[in-house]
Amino acid sequence: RASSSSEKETKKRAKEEEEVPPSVLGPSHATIHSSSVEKETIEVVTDDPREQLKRYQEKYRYSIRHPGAFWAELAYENYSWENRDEFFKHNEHNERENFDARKGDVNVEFFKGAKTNIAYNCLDRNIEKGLGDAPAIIFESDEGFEREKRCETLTYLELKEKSDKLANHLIYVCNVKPGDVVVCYLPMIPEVVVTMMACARIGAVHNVVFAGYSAEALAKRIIDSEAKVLVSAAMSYRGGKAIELFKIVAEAEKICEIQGHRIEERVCHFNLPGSEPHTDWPKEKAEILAAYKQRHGGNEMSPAWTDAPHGIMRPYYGLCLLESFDLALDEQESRPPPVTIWRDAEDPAFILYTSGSTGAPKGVVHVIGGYMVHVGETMKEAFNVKAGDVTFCTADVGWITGHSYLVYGPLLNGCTSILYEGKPDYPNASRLWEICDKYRAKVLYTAPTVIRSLKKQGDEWVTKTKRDSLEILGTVGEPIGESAWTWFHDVVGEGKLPIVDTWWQTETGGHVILSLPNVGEQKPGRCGLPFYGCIPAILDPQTGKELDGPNVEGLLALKPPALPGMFRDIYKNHERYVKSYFQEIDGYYVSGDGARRDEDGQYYITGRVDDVINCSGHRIGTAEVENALARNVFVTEAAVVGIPSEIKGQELFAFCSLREDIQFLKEKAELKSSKYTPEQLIVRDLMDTCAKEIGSFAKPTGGILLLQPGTGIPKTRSGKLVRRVLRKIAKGDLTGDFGDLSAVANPESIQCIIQAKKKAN
Ligand code: 6R9
Repeated sequence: RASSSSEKETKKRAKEEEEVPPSVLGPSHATIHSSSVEKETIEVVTDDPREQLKRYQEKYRYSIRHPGAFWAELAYENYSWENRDEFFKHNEHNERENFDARKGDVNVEFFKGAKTNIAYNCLDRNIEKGLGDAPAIIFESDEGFEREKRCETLTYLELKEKSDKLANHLIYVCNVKPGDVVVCYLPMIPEVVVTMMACARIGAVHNVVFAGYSAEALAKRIIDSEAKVLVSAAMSYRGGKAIELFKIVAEAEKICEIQGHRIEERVCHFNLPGSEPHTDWPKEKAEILAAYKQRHGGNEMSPAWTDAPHGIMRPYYGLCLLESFDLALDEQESRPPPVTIWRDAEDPAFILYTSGSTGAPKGVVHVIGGYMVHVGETMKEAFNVKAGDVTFCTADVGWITGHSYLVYGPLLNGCTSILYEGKPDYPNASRLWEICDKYRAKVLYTAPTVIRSLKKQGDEWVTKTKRDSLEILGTVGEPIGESAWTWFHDVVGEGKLPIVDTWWQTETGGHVILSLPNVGEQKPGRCGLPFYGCIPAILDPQTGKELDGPNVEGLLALKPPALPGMFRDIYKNHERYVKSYFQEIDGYYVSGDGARRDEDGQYYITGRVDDVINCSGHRIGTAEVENALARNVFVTEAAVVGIPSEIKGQELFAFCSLREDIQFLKEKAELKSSKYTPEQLIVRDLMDTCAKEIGSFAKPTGGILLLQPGTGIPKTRSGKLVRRVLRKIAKGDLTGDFGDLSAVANPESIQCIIQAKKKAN
């Protein structure tokens, strides 16, 4: 923590003299830094939290004084670079000229000039160490479906082979060049990892779109990222339900085309139900239909699959794609594996879209080198992993947590990552714990919303499982709060396991504030201490001034130097990058979250302070939902706020002003004939609109309040929604005590809304 007093400065400097380079500080980065598994060093770590805290503090001090040397040492020791020795050669002792941790506040650069490949680091490096036959991915499919048999393991070698084949296909058939964007609309199946690795191998930039997004949302992301190649899957399975992804893809393609954007090449992974993997499926349509019928007890193939947009789909697992792809794949069989493309550390690795407080979703750009080192090292430190450990991250790969701690983090460390396709409580609330037992998971990394929903179902679902392989319980995505924390700790961990809470964001790429295992005192609900190299600050929301010392609360910001995994840009919108994050308060990255720092320097995250809503760990921009609602025919204007929810953390609540014109009245009259009231039908239609424009998770399940034409929604004179008032009304606080309303341009609207809410109650 920074302090302005000169006395502290002197003390700091005195400390600095005592500092030692991180290599002697271990234990964390000592695990995989040799080129052979035999030589791997595993240090014995003391369990005394005070000892650990001291160790942490020493290492932390060093890291923020010498971020260049700190990160370069780790990069050199633990990762492969094409020009490793030339680039890092002077770095063994101290900071180096050509190693800038930071170029100004905004333009972060790490390891520029060093060449690497993250797929090589995830796969080849581990294979060279003798981990070729170790499982990289264990896939556990959804249950209760015809397809439940599909539980498979991909070893490091198999993952490399499969991704090499796809990489060749991307190069030779899809004409993908280094730097090109490939959109991946894929559910939680092994092919998603295969695809990410294939892209990384050839220097392509993946843009994974969560498979719960609608066609509209997918199209937006395809167009914004200028992608010409799309990789998808036929189906998605969750909680015993099958979703026909290929139909959504076809619709998205249509939307793209209407908007003048053409997808030139597509690859579809064929994860259709009801068949064992076959390599011998015929290629002619009639034969396929006959073969399907024969293998499915006389049942015809679903018309949805026979009428698929790009020709008939053939049921087949694994890397099994459209007919044209299979033909192309045969051709690829004879090709040697693709050449690894060494890229600059500062070249883009991937884009991931996330919601902000205003406007369209932002394409967060991460670069290869810094992201790799940050994620690899935080994985190791947060979860104490070494090669061969089994880790289970329950996040969807379509979110940053899935990217960093389901795919890249575990693979960079030679771990086995469990990829679970289904829902945490399906077929019952023991599912997650059973998976941990089945595969002997050492680490379980999940979200408070999952913890809360499983807690609600009762302890016996947990206690009847063993959970004896677990050593660390991790959490991410929202503030966990004391009661969920205590249950996770006492019931799931039986009071024995450290809870590692991790605060970070899509933008930061990897962990920022966290409770490293056994470091410092475990306190319910605390998030923890800053990761090495990172300096958090608490700012006064009114003045923007930094609040020093313990027991302060305010806006959570980060000071330079940055962590290497921090994003470098918003895709095609540098201005927005600067404006949204760095300009609000000069000299800081402003996170959008609120936080408190206690007397031990531990941070507690209080939640978003901007117009982003965190619903079941999904980050939803209110503006996005408002825009979607305002496009509905019944509505002229909409406002969306978050209300507290026991399980989901927050839920969306929408205020919608209805239209007055003839069109509306006519529709209303038509609706009258049905058994529902027009209001009920409109609400349903509005829910559908959100699902269609964004995805089901963006429905205002907290409620939709319809406002009669002319009511208006309270706004400031500059046209900003007065969310503070709306939040109170949405929560049911109708006392009328809303504080200072002098800035509201149309205060009369507030009373009307209160009346409407009373009526609706
Ligand atoms: C990793 C991820 C980021 C937002 C973030 C904050 C919330 C994440 C948290 C947490 C409290 C934690 N958040 N981790 N709040 N405690 N441990 O979730 O990224 O989807 O971009 O969301 O999630 O509000 O600003 P992302």
